[in-house]
Amino acid sequence: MTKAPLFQPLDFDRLSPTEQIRRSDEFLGRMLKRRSVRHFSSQPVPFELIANAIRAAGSAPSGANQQPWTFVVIGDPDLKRQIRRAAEAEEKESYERRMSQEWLEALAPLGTDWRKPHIEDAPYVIVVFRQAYGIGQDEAGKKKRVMHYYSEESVGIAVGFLLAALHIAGLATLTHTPSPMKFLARILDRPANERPYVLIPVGYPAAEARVPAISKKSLDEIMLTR
Ligand code: IYR
Repeated sequence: MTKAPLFQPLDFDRLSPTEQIRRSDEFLGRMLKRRSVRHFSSQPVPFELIANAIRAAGSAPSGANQQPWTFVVIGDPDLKRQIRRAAEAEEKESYERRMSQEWLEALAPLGTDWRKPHIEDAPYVIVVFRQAYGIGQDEAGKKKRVMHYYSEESVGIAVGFLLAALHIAGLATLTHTPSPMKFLARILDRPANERPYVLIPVGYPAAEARVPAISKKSLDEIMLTR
């Protein structure tokens, strides 16, 4: 049975042109200061900032509004230690055997290696899971698979919102994708429909944090107008 759509008035703030450009410039200025951080302080972070950022991520558009995501927030030192160990084991294998010379060369400017101390140093690690399908019920109340549409794109957009929200809240993040990531589903005891998508250490940068001297492409290089 298909549901009839139910509509309500749009709550939209129509801004003056000055206010539009002011906000646009302000947001751009802040976003341009975001960097991926690999050296974290263990200083605690108010949990409300994490919760708000996940609320913002959860507001992202998604295929058929299915919201195919789960955000696991890990503050427990023992769990962080387990995740670090498992991530480092996979990463050591990747850096030493699995990654091609071309890949290693592409990464060289970032100065990364298999060691992932930030997973334990950061006060929180957020692991984002993509729900490849949903779990619903048939008429008899039996569990059945619910098809999810565009879950890759949807989770990617939500993670973009999450990274922006954490940054705007004055926190540093790293988008980390240890590969393969299956160990995350096991350690965090997630159901079979959930696939690890990304692991994000969150916190304040260490006082001595340094970042690679790299730059972003200019507008000319990324935008075409027709
Ligand atoms: N997952 C590894 C390697 C790595 C891969 C890419 I592509 C990066 O942009 C950065 C790192 C790691 O996290 O070290």
